[in-house]
Amino acid sequence: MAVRIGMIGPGGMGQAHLDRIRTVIAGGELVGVSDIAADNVKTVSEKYGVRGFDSSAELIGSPDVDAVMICSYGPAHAEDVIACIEAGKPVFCEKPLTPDAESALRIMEAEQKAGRRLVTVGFMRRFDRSYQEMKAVLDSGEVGETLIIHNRHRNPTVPERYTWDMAINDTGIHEIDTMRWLTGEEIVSVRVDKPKKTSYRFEHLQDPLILIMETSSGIWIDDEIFVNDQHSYDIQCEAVAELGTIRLSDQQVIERTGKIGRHHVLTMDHNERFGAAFVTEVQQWISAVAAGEHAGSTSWDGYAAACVCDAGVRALQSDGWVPVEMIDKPDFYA
Ligand code: ISE
Repeated sequence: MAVRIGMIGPGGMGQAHLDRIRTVIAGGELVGVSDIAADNVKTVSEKYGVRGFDSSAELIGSPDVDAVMICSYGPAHAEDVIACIEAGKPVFCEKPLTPDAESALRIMEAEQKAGRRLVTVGFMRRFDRSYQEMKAVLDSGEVGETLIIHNRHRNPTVPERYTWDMAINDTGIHEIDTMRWLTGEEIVSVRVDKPKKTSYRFEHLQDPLILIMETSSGIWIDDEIFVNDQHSYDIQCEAVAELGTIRLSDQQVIERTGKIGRHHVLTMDHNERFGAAFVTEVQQWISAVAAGEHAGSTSWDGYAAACVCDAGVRALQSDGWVPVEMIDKPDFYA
């Protein structure tokens, strides 16, 4: 029997998941949606031919819903995730689990009280083949110790409602999680460098910026976050190790040759660039729910990333290094 899924906050990201669940992902079936925007509930429930719930609480409590996907705005996640835990329902929560560490801590407490891992955080890059190959080489020891990792995270544009802290807790959080996973280390301190700002978008943003992170063994990681580059969704990563470097190759799907020469065609958004990773991630989650198991990133990963984000947001407003404050990892997440 298919896992009956209720989705909270089916915006662009949520509907991309729903389209994949309907077409290429097996074992899941959408049964209902809820949203703080009533008109979106109407539009999406009609589009997918499913029930529109009046509230997230009603969706979570429904006996027709086996598992919940939360794709709403980050600050709205915590209460719904905790309600899912209290209802004993597995929940896939899009990143960020929460934009701040304090609410992620409350989620971990609720989950430990429930006594089983119910929360999966949507950190999709862990499922991307090129990052996985990079990790396999680093883990093999073939290139020695990792010393530095350079990242670039570029978006064509962001909307005006994108606030300056989102550069860290909505965009940079991808590298924060991926770097924890890639190195197997926690990030202990962060700094934000602020270069000249682009004139091509909103004055209220520090764009681009460079997030610098240091891991527990001293690996130095930089992340250029540039969310209005005007031309592409361009994700780059290069690890510099003692005996060699490894970098993601250009993520082109095709290469074009014409009057301007030969060039790679770059992706324009995360669904295009990480489409395959999203499929693998959600497929694993649905298969795990059907088997009564847990898959993917845990609340601990969501919490650890939120701790780094908290320090990063503080670093945005200061000039020096900011230490990352984090509790010890509970045995429950070992
Ligand atoms: C967005 O929420 C994402 O997850 C994208 O991957 C990222 O590139 C973008 O900056 C975020 O706002």
